[in-house]
Amino acid sequence: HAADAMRTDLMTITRYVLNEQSRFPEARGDLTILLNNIVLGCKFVCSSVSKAGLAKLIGLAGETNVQGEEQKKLDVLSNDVFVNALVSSGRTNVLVSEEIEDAIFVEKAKRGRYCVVFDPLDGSSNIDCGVSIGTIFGIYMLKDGIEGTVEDVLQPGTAMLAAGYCMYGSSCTLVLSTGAGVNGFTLDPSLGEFILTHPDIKIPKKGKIYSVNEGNAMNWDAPTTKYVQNAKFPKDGASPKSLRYIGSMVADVHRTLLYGGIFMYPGDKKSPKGKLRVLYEVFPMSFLMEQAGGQAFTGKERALELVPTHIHDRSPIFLGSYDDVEEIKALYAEAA
Ligand code: P6P
Repeated sequence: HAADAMRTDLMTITRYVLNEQSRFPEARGDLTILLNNIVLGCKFVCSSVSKAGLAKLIGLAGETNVQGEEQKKLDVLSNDVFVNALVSSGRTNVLVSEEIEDAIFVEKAKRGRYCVVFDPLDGSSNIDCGVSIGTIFGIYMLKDGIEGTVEDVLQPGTAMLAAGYCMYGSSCTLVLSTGAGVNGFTLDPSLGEFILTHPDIKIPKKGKIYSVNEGNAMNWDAPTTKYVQNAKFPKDGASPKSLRYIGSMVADVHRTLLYGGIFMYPGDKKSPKGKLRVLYEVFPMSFLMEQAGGQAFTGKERALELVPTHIHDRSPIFLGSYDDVEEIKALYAEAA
């Protein structure tokens, strides 16, 4: 009966967010409008990415079209669509995009209360081989009526009020948390609507998968090296873990969220801060993991408690099943 209800009583993402909004009597619907504009951006990117393969034939994004005009690369195009969708929502104040060196300060006439940090097309280097890629975003709220500054987005992840990602793969899946658990929505192209398909996602307490780029093993520190060694040659007679590494954060995190296990991008001798960016990769994914019952660790502290000093700061990250992250935390505690 429940399955039938899900089929006929369509829980669209818009309806879900409106329901969420009703939890806050003082809400004015601003977050609903903001999220609707983010959803619009995701629908556009989903449509463009699915055509990317054809781009080479008909000269869409990233190629020169029949008129020989240089088309914008898909990640630049996606960035422009998100910036326009966010600014035109009239609900944003400061924007930080992976694609843009400096923060964007929305003009007074269109200013709202929210700061959005986002990577419009993370993993875009994987487009040409058809690997899933995604959009990642996080949302902070400012006090009413103030003019945002960079300091307003250099906040710890604990100050985020919502976060999510949209994965462009075999289907287009948007995973969102507004602070009361995690829900997954799948785009029904025939309706042009994201429909609730993964209600109240909880990550398994422990998993059998570890996800890391083993190509960096030469530069790893002792705790990471030991953790991976234990995963491959377990001392307690348990069976070894499986290694799954797609090299596209949204895809690796989505699998970790649904199947359990740990995703790691450690710091190492070459890059002590690792590779992934704090504001629009580490924080949103850590927020989702905690909301789904998992956890996220930087090698030194709870990832969400990090305070960034620059909008494109990087941080090492270990996130996923609660027990698996506990193991790596113990190894770092030993080494401290
Ligand atoms: P590496 C993609 O370029 C990305 O930013 C993330 O999506 C992904 O997790 C990571 O880099 C992969 O990095 O060094 O393993 O290729």
